[in-house]
Amino acid sequence: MIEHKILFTGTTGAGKTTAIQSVSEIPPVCTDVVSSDLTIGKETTTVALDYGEISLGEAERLRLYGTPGQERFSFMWKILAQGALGLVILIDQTQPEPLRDLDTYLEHFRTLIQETACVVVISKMDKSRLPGLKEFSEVMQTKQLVCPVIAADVRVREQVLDILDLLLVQMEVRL
Ligand SMILES: Nc1nc2c(ncn2[C@@H]2O[C@H](COP(=O)(O)OP(=O)(O)O)[C@@H](O)[C@H]2O)c(=O)[nH]1
Ligand SMILES: [Mg+2]
Repeated sequence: MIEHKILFTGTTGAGKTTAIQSVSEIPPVCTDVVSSDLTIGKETTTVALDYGEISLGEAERLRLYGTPGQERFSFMWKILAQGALGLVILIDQTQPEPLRDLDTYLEHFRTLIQETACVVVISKMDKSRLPGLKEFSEVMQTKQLVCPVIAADVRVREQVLDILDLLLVQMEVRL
């Protein structure tokens, strides 16, 4: 059994927990607690991590880890990034500065992105259409990082599977 560790990171509320719940074949581990931070606009938040699994045929399995979103937990990001073979960065389009958010996560995970594979996913495009995908791609270019930037609704299982497919293609290019 070949196992790949995939890390989901990104803004709080962007859908890391939802994405892992959408595709996991085991009951996902979730450490959400009632949030005391009213600015986030949702009632629960992940304090440690999410975990789920999905198998690809008989011989391969993805282990899916979600990081806590808030920067004050960023000490955990490095620990979780160890051994990861791919990264999904989720950016919540409805936050005040999604382009800056992308910049922040690219900076934090620069080494992992350069050494492995990454897909950037913009969520909640149905709620807010700006900025467009092109502007997110421009952020990637200014950082001189190359990876696909797509919009997705991670509540939909097929769309999360598409994200994982795209990530696996990136991984194969680099392996
Ligand atoms: N309207 C809309 N809601 C979304 C979309 N993606 C995720 N959500 C919702 O946004 C919330 C994301 O919360 P959660 O998964 O806990 O985010 P996390 O903090 O990144 O783990 C959930 O209530 C999802 O149902 C989207 O594309 N459109
Ligand atoms: Mg979460």
